[in-house]
Amino acid sequence: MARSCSWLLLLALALVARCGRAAIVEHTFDVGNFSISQLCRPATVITAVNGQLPGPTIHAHEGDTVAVHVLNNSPYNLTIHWHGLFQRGTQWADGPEMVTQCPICPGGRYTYRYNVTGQEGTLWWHAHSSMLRATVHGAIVIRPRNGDHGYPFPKPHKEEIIMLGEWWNRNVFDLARKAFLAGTLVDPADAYTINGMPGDLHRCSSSSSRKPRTFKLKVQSNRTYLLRIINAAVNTPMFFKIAGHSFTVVGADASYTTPYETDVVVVSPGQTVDALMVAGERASQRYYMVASPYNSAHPDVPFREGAATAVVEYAAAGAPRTRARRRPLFGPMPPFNDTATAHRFFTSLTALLRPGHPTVPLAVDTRMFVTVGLGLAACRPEQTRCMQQGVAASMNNASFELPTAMSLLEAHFRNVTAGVYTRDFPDQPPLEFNYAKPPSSMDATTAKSTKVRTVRYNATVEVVLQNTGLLARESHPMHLHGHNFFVLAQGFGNFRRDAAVARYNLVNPQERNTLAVPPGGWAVIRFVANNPGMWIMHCHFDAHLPIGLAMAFEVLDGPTPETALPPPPADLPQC
Ligand SMILES: *[C@@H]1O[C@H](CO)[C@@H](O)[C@H](O)[C@H]1NC(C)=O
Ligand SMILES: *[C@@H]1O[C@H](CO)[C@@H](O)[C@H](O)[C@H]1NC(C)=O
Ligand SMILES: *[C@@H]1O[C@H](CO)[C@@H](O)[C@H](O)[C@H]1NC(C)=O
Ligand SMILES: *[C@@H]1O[C@H](CO)[C@@H](O)[C@H](O)[C@H]1NC(C)=O
Ligand SMILES: *[C@@H]1O[C@H](CO)[C@@H](O)[C@H](O)[C@H]1NC(C)=O
Ligand SMILES: *[C@@H]1O[C@H](CO)[C@@H](O)[C@H](O)[C@H]1NC(C)=O
Ligand SMILES: *[C@@H]1O[C@H](CO)[C@@H](O)[C@H](O)[C@H]1NC(C)=O
Ligand SMILES: *[C@@H]1O[C@H](CO)[C@@H](O)[C@H](O)[C@H]1NC(C)=O
Ligand SMILES: [Cu+2]
Repeated sequence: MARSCSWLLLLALALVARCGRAAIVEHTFDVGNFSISQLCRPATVITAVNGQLPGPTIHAHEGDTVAVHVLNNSPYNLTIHWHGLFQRGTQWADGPEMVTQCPICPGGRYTYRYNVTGQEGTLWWHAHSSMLRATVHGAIVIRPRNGDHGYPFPKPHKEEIIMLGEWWNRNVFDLARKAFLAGTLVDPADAYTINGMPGDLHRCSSSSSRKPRTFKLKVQSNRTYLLRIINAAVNTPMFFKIAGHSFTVVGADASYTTPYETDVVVVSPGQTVDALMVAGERASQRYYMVASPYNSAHPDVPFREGAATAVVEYAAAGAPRTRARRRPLFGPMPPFNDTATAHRFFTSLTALLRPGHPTVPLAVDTRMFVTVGLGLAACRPEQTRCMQQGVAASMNNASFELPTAMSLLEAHFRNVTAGVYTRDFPDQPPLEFNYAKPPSSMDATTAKSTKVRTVRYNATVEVVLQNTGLLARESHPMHLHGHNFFVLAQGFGNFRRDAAVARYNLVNPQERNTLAVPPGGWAVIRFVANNPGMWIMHCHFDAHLPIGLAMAFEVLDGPTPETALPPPPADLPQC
């Protein structure tokens, strides 16, 4: 009887899977104070969702509708961004504060509603206000419409989310505020984490016999695990390895990739990597999973050394338990400044070509050459502890400032741009110079503004992102909202079109939403502006976004109702 019941249940599940009926995925995110003891210290009060770090995972199938009720019981203004989701038709739900909406005020609530259409893989959600995303974040897992059998790779035995993070022993809102007032960068983190836990290689105070919390992944020999690796760290790209194991990368930023074999995965903040790991034939053994920082900055900016660890533990298979308690094996990690390893990983990924999924368009409508980097800007009166100039960042020498009275999207929708934004984001930097190695006499000053680039619906836009070395050169993870882009080429030094064009991958370029521009180098991206609305493109280091490393694309309406920006939902928060 039980047997036939479960058989019937399986049949029912299979039918649901085959019909691919879209479901409604509903969550309540109660955002508020959460007291957590980390690194064996007395409890720190953080802002978190449902008292969890990381926050809850959103599991959806492609085609599902998602509704998330956000209750802001925190003392801070807050919005949530659904990182990498296109939001076609639900542009108002994208989430960046003052770009697509005003914040949800303390005590307020708002329901984000959107469809998960045309993408599969791993994405994530995070706060897009102040530095709150340090602790307000979680995974989004999008499975194929017809279930795990729809993967373009053998179905793994098990899936595991691996969320990399950065931890401060202090209130991150206050930290960001302090940096703003002084015109400086935010202090380095106190530790890195894997699934919210720093791992047992951290030392506790001598008076404590406890060890910091450690994430454990239990595996069985001969089984394949799909690791959904997300870099939710605030300012740090990470190297990721598991001693004695290698990976087959099958996806990045919720786009399938050609299978790529590697023993190290590199993820910059904002990026995700889906990797298969085969557990070998070794019972009773333990291995360290390690996430260590990649700091590309030159000259050096202060950063947190050390690594987060987790433990991969093989099922004992009848072996005595004592053997399983041996110290886990630790594999060597790349040094913090190993740009060669990072570059090899970032340039080795290509898209998996699939019928019905078009690759990069060959005809370009709009070409832009955009410098990205750090500089200095005059202190503003509110920056009461800033001396004359503070650290700033810019794109084409425009240091981006968020509007205060109305969101960019609302101003666009109502056609009242005065005092909110201007449409003069330039297609070239105002000055040509040796970007990668500027002369030391070069003026690093930049000015604040809110400039957008207006593009017509469906235009194919190509952007060369050129890193500058004015104050420091560094690999900036550039994230575009509302679209994926194709990565055509990447290199070091100054971009030279003739040499670069010969290297463009126009066959199967990787498709991403976040790209780590090589330090002192350049990258070429191309995207189709098929999503009317306001979409920021910005550095995904929280240290660089509020100081201006951003711009926005204003994508105009298409010719039909389906290709036009809909009106805002009636309950959208007001300023
Ligand atoms: C939440 O934490 C903040 C900062 O620590 C504190 O100012 C506030 O009073 C707390 N609120 C509640 C409701 O506990
Ligand atoms: C979202 O999906 C639902 C159900 O398929 C559909 O009715 C709705 O029109 C979709 N919304 C948008 C904005 O595409
Ligand atoms: C693993 O697979 C190998 C080869 O198929 C087999 O010989 C071995 O017995 C398997 N080990 C376990 C623990 O299942
Ligand atoms: C990395 O840093 C070390 C010092 O910490 C230095 O000796 C080495 O040359 C650096 N490597 C690169 C590639 O910059
Ligand atoms: C937007 O406003 C300007 C003047 O403020 C006007 O010239 C233009 O036609 C308006 N555009 C639309 C689409 O209404
Ligand atoms: C950037 O703009 C500032 C003025 O806002 C100017 O002083 C500076 O020379 C410009 N720098 C470059 C590299 O264009
Ligand atoms: C947008 O471009 C695509 C691909 O070139 C084309 O099929 C489609 O008709 C265009 N849509 C509009 C409204 O221009
Ligand atoms: C919070 O948002 C409200 C409404 O937009 C705004 O008036 C207020 O200044 C914001 N508070 C802070 C601390 O940014
Ligand atoms: Cu940056």
